[in-house]
Amino acid sequence: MEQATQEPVPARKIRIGRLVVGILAAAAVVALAVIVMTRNSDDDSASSSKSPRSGSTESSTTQPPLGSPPLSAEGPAVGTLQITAGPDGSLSFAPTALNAGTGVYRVTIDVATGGHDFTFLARETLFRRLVLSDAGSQVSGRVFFPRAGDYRFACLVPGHRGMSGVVHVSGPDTTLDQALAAAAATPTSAP
Ligand SMILES: [Cu+2]
Repeated sequence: MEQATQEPVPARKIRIGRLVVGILAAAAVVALAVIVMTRNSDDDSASSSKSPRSGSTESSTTQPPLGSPPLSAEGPAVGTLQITAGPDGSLSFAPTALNAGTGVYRVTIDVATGGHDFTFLARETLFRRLVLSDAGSQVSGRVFFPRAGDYRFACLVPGHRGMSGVVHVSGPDTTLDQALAAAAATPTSAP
């Protein structure tokens, strides 16, 4: 029996060959279908349901490339935004509203009460979240405002909802390179 199954090769080889071709074709069809389906579902989730990314990035040619690293704390800035975190033990920042122009600013946080953090909600600000752990300390970072508008900042510690504020930004659109050049040319930019 075993020898008999191994002997008559040609016809069987052809059949196996056809079978292999058929399987490959079927696999290709399935793969295509999967690709098409996943593309569609990506489109759906990106456009309809939650679109913080596409929403915040749609409008501009001054947008830094996605994936730009956050700005380091050290470096030039055209001005400083001074904010106090948790004054008198409150779950708040003071002031809750500030004004600035477009460009790169230093943000200096006086930590009145620890256990907070500070970040700008818009990714395009290239702001690196600050951890505000020690009361009495001062922590700083730099923020990029590419165009006029309201830029919200907040503490994202659970339970601290509402600990937030806004920077009202005015001025012409700027790229990061332009903003850094302007900041470097600003005499008072030393930390
Ligand atoms: Cu907080």
